[in-house]
Amino acid sequence: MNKEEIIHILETEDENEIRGLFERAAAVRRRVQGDKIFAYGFVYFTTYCRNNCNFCYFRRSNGIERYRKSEEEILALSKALMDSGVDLIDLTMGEDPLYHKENFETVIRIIRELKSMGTSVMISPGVVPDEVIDGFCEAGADIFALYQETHNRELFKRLRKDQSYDERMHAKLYARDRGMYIEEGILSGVGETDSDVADSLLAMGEMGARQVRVMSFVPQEGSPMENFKTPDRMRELKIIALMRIMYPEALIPASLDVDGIAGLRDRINAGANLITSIIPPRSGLMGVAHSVMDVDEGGRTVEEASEILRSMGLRIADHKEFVDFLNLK
Ligand code: SAM
Ligand code: MD0
Ligand code: SF4
Repeated sequence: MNKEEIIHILETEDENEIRGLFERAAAVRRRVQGDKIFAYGFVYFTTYCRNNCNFCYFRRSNGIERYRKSEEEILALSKALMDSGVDLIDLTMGEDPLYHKENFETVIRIIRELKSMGTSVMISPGVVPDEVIDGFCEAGADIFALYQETHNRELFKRLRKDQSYDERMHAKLYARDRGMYIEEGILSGVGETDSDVADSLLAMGEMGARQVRVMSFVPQEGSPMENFKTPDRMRELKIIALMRIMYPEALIPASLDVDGIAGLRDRINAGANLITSIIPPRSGLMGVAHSVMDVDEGGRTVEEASEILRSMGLRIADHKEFVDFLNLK
């Protein structure tokens, strides 16, 4: 799809056209992977952060309670998630100054340990030095996640205050060049234009991202953007469908972080092939866009998701099926 076609889809309110878009996207997903949907466990192991992103609940200046899980806790929580049937563990962190000081030795050890336990691993560390990325890579991390949020530099400056667009992009491309798959992502509803979204969708392909995501912005109490409105979900769903049609073999999340388990069905129907933000209940672990929604109630579990998928004629893939899919290209 070219830029004009993408913008047209984002603009259209024609119901037939929109229905056709989702049907086409879901058909592409079915053709590529049949009834299989992947599932990622989410382990947000430190919520300390040196950055002050205007959209984020965990920004430095927000006076919230924070936690930092120990190595043992991280491994035990990951094991529980693996046993529950997830295909990958996403180790996510705020840009916690402690780890930067220690040069990420602990995180690298955890990746190695998880790999030896037989799961796939994603690392979402924020911006880190090249040597640390080398360490993640040598430890066997499969996917490196770092979302630009937008590919409009002016908007980036407003969202990720005092951070460098180029350094963030560099870390991601360095990880790719070292042989990791990379995930790129954008936010919907943060002041971006349709033209910005089209630029982002095209950029994702150019940089060779294996996983691509969009999340609707959720306003956070105490943050500078707390009075922003959360965008209409149709925009996120259209972007998911566009990504699926443009990149048939991409990993595209239906994130439980945005609307909880209630948001799963629509995102899968729009062409997502993967459920993210599965979190063990009563573990003290948090989500990002919705830090607690559905977590302790057990809503963000493989069990709950499987039940919904079953009613749609779909199922969660086992780890071997996921690895086969990852190695496709
Ligand atoms: N601290 C690391 C970083 O920022 O790269 C790792 C965490 S990263 C996975 C958190 C991501 O969640 C952000 O990149 C952003 O895309 C998304 N996010 C954060 N706050 C959000 C919000 N209020 N609404 C929607 N998405 C949000
Ligand atoms: C998610 N809350 O998958 C997580 C997070 C980090 N790699 C991903 C934004 O929705
Ligand atoms: Fe920190 Fe990431 Fe939140 Fe930005 S998005 S404040 S880097 S945790």
